[in-house]
Amino acid sequence: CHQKQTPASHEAPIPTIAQKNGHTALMVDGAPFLMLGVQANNAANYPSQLPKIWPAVEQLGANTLEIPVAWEQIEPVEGRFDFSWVDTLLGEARAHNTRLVLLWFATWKNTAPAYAPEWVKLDGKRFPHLVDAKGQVTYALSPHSRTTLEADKKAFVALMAHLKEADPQRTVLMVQVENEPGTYKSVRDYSPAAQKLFDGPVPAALAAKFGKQPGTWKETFGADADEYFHAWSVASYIEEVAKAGKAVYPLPMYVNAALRDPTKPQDPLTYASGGPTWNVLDIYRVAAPSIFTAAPDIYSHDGATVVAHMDKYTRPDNPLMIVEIGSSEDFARYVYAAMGKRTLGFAPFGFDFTGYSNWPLGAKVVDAQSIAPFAVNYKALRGIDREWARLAYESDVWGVSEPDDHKSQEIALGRFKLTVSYQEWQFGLKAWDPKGANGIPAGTEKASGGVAVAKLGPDEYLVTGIHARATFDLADPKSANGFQFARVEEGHYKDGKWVFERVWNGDQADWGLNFTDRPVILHVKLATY
Ligand code: N0T
Repeated sequence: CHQKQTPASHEAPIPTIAQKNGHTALMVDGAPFLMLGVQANNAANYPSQLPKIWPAVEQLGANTLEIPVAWEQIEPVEGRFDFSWVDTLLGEARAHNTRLVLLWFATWKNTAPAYAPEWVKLDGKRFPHLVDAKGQVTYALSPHSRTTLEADKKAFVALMAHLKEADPQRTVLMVQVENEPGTYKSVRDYSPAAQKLFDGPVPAALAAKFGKQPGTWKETFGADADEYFHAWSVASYIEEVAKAGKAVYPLPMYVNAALRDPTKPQDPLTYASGGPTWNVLDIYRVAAPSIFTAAPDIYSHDGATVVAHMDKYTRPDNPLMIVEIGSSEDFARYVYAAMGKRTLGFAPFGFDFTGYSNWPLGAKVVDAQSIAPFAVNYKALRGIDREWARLAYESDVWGVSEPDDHKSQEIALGRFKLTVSYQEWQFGLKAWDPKGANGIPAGTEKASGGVAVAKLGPDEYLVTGIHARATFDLADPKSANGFQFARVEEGHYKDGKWVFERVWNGDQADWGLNFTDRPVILHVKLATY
C-alpha cells in the first residue's frame, strides 16, 4: 500500500468500546455514538452497486451503512489481494458523510462458505467440510480445520492492515466477523478430528464458567453437549480470526446471530447450531473475548417475540446492537424499545435500490414508500443521536414500542410515571370519542408508535416519539396533591447545545404530549402541586 500516512497526531481516535457501570458505549471520534444504520443487500459489495445504495441511505437518513466485504473479492487468487472495493467504498462513504460497518463474509455466510474464494470452496480436500451424524459431508466448512482457519485469518488480517493504512479518518466504525455462523441441519461436526475433541476434556475455563468439573463434553453438558461443543468450536475459530485482525488494527468486532426461539426450547437441528444463539452466549463470552457482542438479526413479525429477542441479547456482557431487522413497516417502531435497552445501533436490512427484496422477512418492495416509516424516526433521532448515546451511557433511559394489540404501556420515572398510549386524537378527552366512534387518526391503524425517554437531571427528561401520547402523572397518587408540568420545551440540538424553540402549553400539554409523525424533541420538567 503506497498511501501516504497522516501523522498520528492528526488522526481521529480509533473507535472503541467503552464500559462503565455495566453500560457500554461505542466511542466514535472520542464520544458515544448511536448507530442509526442500514444494511445493504447481499451482493451489494461491488462498486457498480454504490450508485444504487447511496440514494436509499439518504432517503432513510442513516448515519451508518453496513455492507459486505467478501473473501472471494479481496483474495480471488490465493495470496494476491485486491482492495479496490474497499477503497472505492471508503471514498464514496466519506463523500456521502456516512460511516461504515464492514461485514466479513468468509468461512460462514448464513452458515455457508458461498463467499469464500473458489480456491477454497472448490477444494474440499484442503478445506474440509463438516460431516454430519450420519457421516455425510455437508455444505458447511468444518470449524476444526487449521488450514481453513489460517487461510481465513490471513485474508482478514490483510483486510485490517489495509484499513489501518487507508482509513485514518475512521470511516469504518466496526467489523462484523463472519455472518450468521453455525450450521443448519447438523448440530455439530462429527468428522474424526471433531469426534476426537468431543471425546476429550471440556476446556477448563468453559467448565468453570458453568461451575462444573471438566469431564468429556458429554459428561459435562449432557443433552446440550453436541450444541455446546459446536458453539465452542465456531466461537474459538472466530476468536482467532478476530484477535489476529485486532492485533493489526483494533476496531471493535462483533458477531451476528440467526435467532433461536427466545422463549421456548428449540431443537438445534432447526436453527443455525453453534451460532451465537442466546442459549450459548456464555460460551461465546469465554471462547471469544475479542468479540464485544453478539448482535441479533430480528425478522419475527410478532411484537412480543421481537421484544423477547432484544431482551435475550441485552446483558451487561452482551450489549444490545440490532445490526439487522426486517424492512417492512412493522419493524420501524422497535427503534424506541431498543433505545430504551441502550442499544448501540439499529439497522433495517436491505434498503437499497440494487433490485432485491427479502419478503416475507422484510418489505415486499424496496422503494420510497417502504423507507418512509423508518426515515420518519431517523429524522428525529438523528437530531439527538450524540446526546442520546451519551445519556444511554451515563444516565437512565427508557423506551417503548407500540405492542401488536395497541395497549398502553407504563414507564416508572421515580416519583412520577409515564403512560404511553396509542391511536388517540390529540385533544384527549376520551368521553368525546366513545370507543372508536370517531375512528383513529390516519396513519395509526397499524402499530407504528413509540417513545424514548432519557434522564437529563432531577425530574427533567428528554422525550421523543412517534404516533403516541405521553401522559405523566404521580407514581403514587398520595405523594402530592397532584401532578403538573413545570415546563415543556420543544427544541433541537446544535453542536451539542440545546436550542429552545417554544414552550408546549395549553392543548399541547393538557392531554399529554402528543407525538404525531412530525419529528419532535422535547425537554420536559416534571413537578407537583
Ligand atoms: C439474514 C438476511 C441476509 C422468522 C436475510 C436471515 C443476511 C443474513 N439472514 O435476508 O441473508 O445476510 O444475515 C435469516 C432469517 C431466517 C428466517 C427467520 C424467519
